[in-house]
Amino acid sequence: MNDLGIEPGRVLEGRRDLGLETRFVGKRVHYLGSVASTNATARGLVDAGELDGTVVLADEQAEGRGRSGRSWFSPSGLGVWASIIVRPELDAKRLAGLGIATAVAIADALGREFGIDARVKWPNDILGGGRKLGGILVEAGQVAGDRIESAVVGIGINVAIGRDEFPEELRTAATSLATLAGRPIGRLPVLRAALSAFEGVYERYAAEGAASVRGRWREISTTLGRVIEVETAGRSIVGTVTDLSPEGALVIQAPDGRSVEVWHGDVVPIR
Ligand code: BT5
Repeated sequence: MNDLGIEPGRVLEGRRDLGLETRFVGKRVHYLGSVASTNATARGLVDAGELDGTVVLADEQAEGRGRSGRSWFSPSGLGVWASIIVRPELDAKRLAGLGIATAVAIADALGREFGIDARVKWPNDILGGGRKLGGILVEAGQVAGDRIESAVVGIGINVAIGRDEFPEELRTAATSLATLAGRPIGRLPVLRAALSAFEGVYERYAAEGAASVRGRWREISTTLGRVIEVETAGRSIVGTVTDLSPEGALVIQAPDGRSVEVWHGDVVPIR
C-alpha cells in the first residue's frame, strides 16, 4: 500500500477519504496512478462538465508540464502532482495572477506547516533554500470573449524526492520538503495544506485580484528590490523589481527611471 493508504483509480470524497478540511476544493478527487499530466486530465474533465473544485491527483506523471512547453519531473509517490478545476467567471487578464496568488498562498502554508523558509519567485515558483520546491501552472479551460469560464490550476510540490533522485540537470536547482525539513514527510499533509491554502486565496483573489496577496508577496519574494533580467515578448528587460501590480504583473523600474510592467517570462536575478 502507498503512503496515502488508498489504491489509485477511484473518485474519492476528499473530506471522508483524505481528511480534507476544505469547503469545495477537493470535494471530489480523481485519484489516479500514472497519467500523462494531471492538467491534461483535468482539462478533459472540465470539458465534460466536471464540478468546480474537483481535483485530479496522480502518483506519477509521464509528461508533467511546466510553462512554455517545458517538462515537470514527477516521480511516483514522491510529490503532490495535482490539478484543481475552477469555474471562476474571471476577466481573462486576471488568470495569470491566479497562479501567482496560488504560489504565495501555498509557499506560506508550507512554511507554516513544515517549519521551512519557503519563498516565491515571480511568476509561479515556490522556492526553499534558494532551490525550486514547487511550481504552479494555470491553464484556461472554456473562454467566452474576455471572460474565463473555467480553468485548471496545476500544483507540483516535491515532497520526498532525495537529492540524488533528481535528474542530473535539476540536482543543483531543485529541492524537496523532506530535504529542507530534514525529516520524512508524506504526501497527505502536503496535499491538505496546499488545497486549504488554495481555497482561501482563490476566494480572496476572485474579489480583490493580486492585491489580495501583494503584502505577503512583498515579504517572501526572492526578487523584490533586486536587479533582474527578464526575457519577455521577444526582448530582454533589465531593471529593479519594485512591486506586484493588481493584475499580477511584475513591476520593474528600468535604468531610465520608467516603470515597466512585465506579464510573462523568466526572471534572472543579476544582483
Ligand atoms: C512550473 O513551470 O514551475 C509549473 C510546474 C507545474 C507542475 C504541475 S504538477 C501537476 C500539474 N500537471 C502538470 O502537468 N503540471 C502541473 P516552469 O516555471 O516552466 O518550470 C519548469 C522548469 O522547472 C523545468 O524546465 C525544469 O528546469 C524545472 N523542473 C522540472 N521539474 C522539476 C521539479 N520536480 N522540481 C524542481 N524543478 C523542476
